[in-house]
Amino acid sequence: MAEKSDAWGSRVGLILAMAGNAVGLGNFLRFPVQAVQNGGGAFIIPYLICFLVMGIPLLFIEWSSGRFGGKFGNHSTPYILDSMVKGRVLKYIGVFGIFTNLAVAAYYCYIESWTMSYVFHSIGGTFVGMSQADVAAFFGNYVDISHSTTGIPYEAVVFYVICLVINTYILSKGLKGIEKVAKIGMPLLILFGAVLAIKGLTLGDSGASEIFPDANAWDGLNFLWTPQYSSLLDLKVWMAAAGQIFFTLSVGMGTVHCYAAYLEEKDDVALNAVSAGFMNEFVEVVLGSLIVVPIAAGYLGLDWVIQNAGFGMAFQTMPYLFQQWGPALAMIAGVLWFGLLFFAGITSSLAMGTPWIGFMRDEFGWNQNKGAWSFGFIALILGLPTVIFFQEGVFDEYDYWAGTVSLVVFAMLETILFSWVFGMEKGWPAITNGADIKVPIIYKYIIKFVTPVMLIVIFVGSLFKPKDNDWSGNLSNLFSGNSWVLDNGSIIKTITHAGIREQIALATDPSVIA
Ligand code: MET
Repeated sequence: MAEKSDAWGSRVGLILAMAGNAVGLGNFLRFPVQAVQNGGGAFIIPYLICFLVMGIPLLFIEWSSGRFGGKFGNHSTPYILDSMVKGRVLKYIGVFGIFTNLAVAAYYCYIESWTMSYVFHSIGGTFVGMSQADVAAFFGNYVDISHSTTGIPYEAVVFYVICLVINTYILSKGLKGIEKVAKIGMPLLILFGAVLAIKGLTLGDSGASEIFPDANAWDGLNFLWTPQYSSLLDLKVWMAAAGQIFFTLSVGMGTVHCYAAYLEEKDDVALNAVSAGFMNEFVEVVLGSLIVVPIAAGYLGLDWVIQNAGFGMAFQTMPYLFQQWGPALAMIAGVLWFGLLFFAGITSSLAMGTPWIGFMRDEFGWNQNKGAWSFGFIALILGLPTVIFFQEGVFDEYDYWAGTVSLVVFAMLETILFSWVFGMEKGWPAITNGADIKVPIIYKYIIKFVTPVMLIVIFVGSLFKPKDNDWSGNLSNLFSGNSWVLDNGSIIKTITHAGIREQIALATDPSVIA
């Protein structure tokens, strides 16, 4: 246990840093894909309900736990949980909040490094005159690290290392560094996003071509934003919505606790948590919906978007679509788009460094500099396999275990601990003391009953995810006396050798990556 060694400079800085932690690549790359793959407007209602009954409660839990632990001079989840309930096992649960971050930072910074590289390629005019297939192939060459797309050998590795060094350097400056990046990065991100969103909104059917005569940007928006109630009983959509809420709010990771640990005891957590959470939702639901999907639908049609929705659209399709605006505007759009992704990424990856640095301080008394550079080094070692063996599916494994499974496990355990072991008698004041808003009392009961039950259901659901994610089919199978067939993506099947083999086979199938 160490003394409080750092502090947030201002409330605006804290909220922007927390919002920056949440607003990330997930808002622009993951949300639109999840929404399209889960029926567009059919996704939005489960998503918003998950935000209200799981996202907001988890933000309250994590902000208040962080402030509570910080009171005793703790800066990392093992120590924060230990200050709430004594017991060795809690320290081990808190360790999730350290290792998840190291592993996520390792692969997350790799995507962040692509965005840096693509800013330079946009400025340098690399994509000028390229066909859609050329732009897609460019990405394939880029991640195949033996190729060079600029003449720099091992370019992807070089950008990755530069990206980690930038993160580490900023982290070595402490909270002041993080706050400064958030104060610059968040407004720029919103500005860049707004410009691209206006373009997406005003595109209409002007991008329609002979090949895609029906293309219309509005189809993309209508598809995402017209609520559909038919899927409210589809568990697959609920699981996807819940997964997106975890990812986008950065809950279940430990980053929120660690940022909040630097608050003073009298500081508000309730309004801050809600403000940062809503800022993230604005960026996700509004800006995240208004760029990739409408622009792609405007040129290639909604059917194309539905069939091709995937993580690759941002890097494999957008630079080609920007070219339709002429070289000068294409360059500007490329800089805005990849610049926006870079700011979104770095404000999140910086947060992933703080749990490790805090833990080294709590456990060994390490200073900020030593903590930061050791974080950068570990992320590099963990990240190199994702860079070198990207096409062999290592990246996807990291995303699955660190970026998906462990968030759910940690969120479930911390919620049970907070509501039932620490107890709501202490938990409710931990949230409401010093609050600048009146937190609706209903949240006391949501946090105690609804959130833990939902998290347990989601955890058990991901253990036993059915084949092809077909919940209704498998449930009726089960009731008619047949067996439950597990999907390769279920946790249980994935931990078996066969599951991993099949996953890698899937990940190495070029049609899946494209
Ligand atoms: N919340 C950030 C994002 O949306 C970081 C998530 S890391 C699991 O990208």
